[in-house]
Amino acid sequence: MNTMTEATRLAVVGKQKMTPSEAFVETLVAQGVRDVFGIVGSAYMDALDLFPLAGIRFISVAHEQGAGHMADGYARVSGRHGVCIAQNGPGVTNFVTAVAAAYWAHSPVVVVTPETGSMTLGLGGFQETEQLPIFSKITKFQAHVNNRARMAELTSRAFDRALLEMGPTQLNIPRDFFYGDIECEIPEPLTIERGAGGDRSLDQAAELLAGARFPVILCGGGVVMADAEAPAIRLAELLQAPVCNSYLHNDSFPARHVLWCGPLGYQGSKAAMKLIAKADVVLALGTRLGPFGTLPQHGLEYWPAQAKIVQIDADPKMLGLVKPISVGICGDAGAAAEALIARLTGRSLACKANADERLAMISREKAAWESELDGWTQERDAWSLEVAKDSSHLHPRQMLRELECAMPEGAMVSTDIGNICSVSNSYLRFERPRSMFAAMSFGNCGYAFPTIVGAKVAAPDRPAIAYVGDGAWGMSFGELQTCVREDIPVTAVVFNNEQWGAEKKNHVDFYARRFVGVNLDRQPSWAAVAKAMGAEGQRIEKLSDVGPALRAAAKAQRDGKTTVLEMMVTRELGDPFRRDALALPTRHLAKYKSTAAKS
Ligand SMILES: Cc1ncc(C[n+]2csc(CCOP(=O)(O)OP(=O)(O)O)c2C)c(N)n1
Ligand SMILES: [Mg+2]
Repeated sequence: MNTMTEATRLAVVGKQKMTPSEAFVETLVAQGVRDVFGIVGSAYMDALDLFPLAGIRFISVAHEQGAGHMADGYARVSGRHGVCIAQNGPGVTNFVTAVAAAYWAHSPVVVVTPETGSMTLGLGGFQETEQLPIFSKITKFQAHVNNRARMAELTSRAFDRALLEMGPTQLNIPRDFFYGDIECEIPEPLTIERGAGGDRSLDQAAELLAGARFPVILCGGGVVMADAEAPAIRLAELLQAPVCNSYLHNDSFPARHVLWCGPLGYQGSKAAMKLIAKADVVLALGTRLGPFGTLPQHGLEYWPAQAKIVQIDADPKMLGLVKPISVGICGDAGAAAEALIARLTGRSLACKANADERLAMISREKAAWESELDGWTQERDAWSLEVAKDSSHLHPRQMLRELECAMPEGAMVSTDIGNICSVSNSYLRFERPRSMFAAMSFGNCGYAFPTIVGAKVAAPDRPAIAYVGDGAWGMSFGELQTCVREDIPVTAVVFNNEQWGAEKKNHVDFYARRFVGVNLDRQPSWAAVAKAMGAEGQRIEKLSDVGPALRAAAKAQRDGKTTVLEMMVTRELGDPFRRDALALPTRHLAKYKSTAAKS
């Protein structure tokens, strides 16, 4: 437990003598760091020794990948830095997948990577590898402490840049540089305010929006990161514009709002897709318009190719990168929305003429989608009907609907990358930002569970729930040890369909059911494993048990207990994830002819 008061957490002021370890830790204090995730290692032990007195909690995890994801979840829910640290060499290389995931989630994670000692570098000693090239493509900035006297300066810069550039940064420290005497000052954190964007482009955007007869707003992660929900709502109301969430940012606009239509993209909302298809102007607010997020879905080619696109993003490199745009605004989503509201208020707006009609259309399309979801209790493709026929297990969709209905208020939900997790996109709605933590574009199995553990550390009063396929659970359940050991109570909902379902779907659709490596036979009972590890475990086989079990598990979090709900589901499979990227097999060699697609 952290018993430090704010006053004792102030970093030392003024230039003075200290060790580099002290400079490092004091810079963490100056940057407001309260929690660091990692596995202990001799490389940084001299600094670690100071953490308790500095008021920094060291959260000891099961695997460094878990620490990286926890730092990511922590950053995504708090908007502050997530920090992780590991032993040089193998501890550090274990971070790689998590850092790549944080990169695509735009999370300000600071990855501290002590490296082999400077006097043996290049000699192939113990736990040595070049640690900068490994992270060069998955970080926004890399600081290498090339002199112990620069410890505070470079540590501080790594933290500043993570927020400034909205992504992970690396702080690489030769392990001998923690020792010695230096004279330095601890830098103050640098706070750089983002503006609304250029006046001329904001004027052009306002002009387009004022003339739009059917404007649609697409709210992305930038709205969440900029805490811009309120101006996004006001702008939408001013325009009476339907609002869609960008893919996997279902928390970027409140679901209770009449203008909310739901998410685009894989397993998104048909209502959102049908409404955006009608747009003559799309305001892409805080979204990079990632290529995966607007792929056709439910047989709908919904992206309005003829519409004018106004794109607002804090990263200028994202403007016009994926989709052609009419106006690009480099700015903060909230400040830009405010600037547009100021320009549009009191103006005559073409969209007012048909506002009632548009509102009626939104409500009609939403009702139609809800009733379609209500009736869509199971998948209807031949494979799914076959495997569900004699099964007493739960239909995934029905189970996901039950979970949605039982979702506790204020819940944070992380989702993994399997088939059932992806289908859950249809059923995840949020009333507040910083609530949905999907494995974003990096799409790695094993993301959801450690990420929710980190989120819970940052927001201990909110219910924390991870949706995880059984395959991904096999990769990540080790972090149950962290939950139990470190008293971080969360809920894991594990979908036991005894398969790597998302990939199996490709075998079904493209490879004539020639299954290779997709069945997860002879798994342990995950509920029993949870119990053996000191958590609660429950096997759920009846639909009527789903809601009560989720509610009870959320309540158990308040008593400090982690629960694994093992959902026994059929082997049904929703739409494939990458229909766009697969092709039926062509074979030229006689030996493989039998696997060629029949024409
Ligand atoms: C680290 C990693 N390895 C492999 C993959 C490829 N992959 C994508 S989805 C998937 C299957 C997920 O299975 P499971 O977690 O059981 O969920 P299900 O699809 O069965 O719902 C795999 C193996 C990946 N995305 N990430
Ligand atoms: Mg599975």
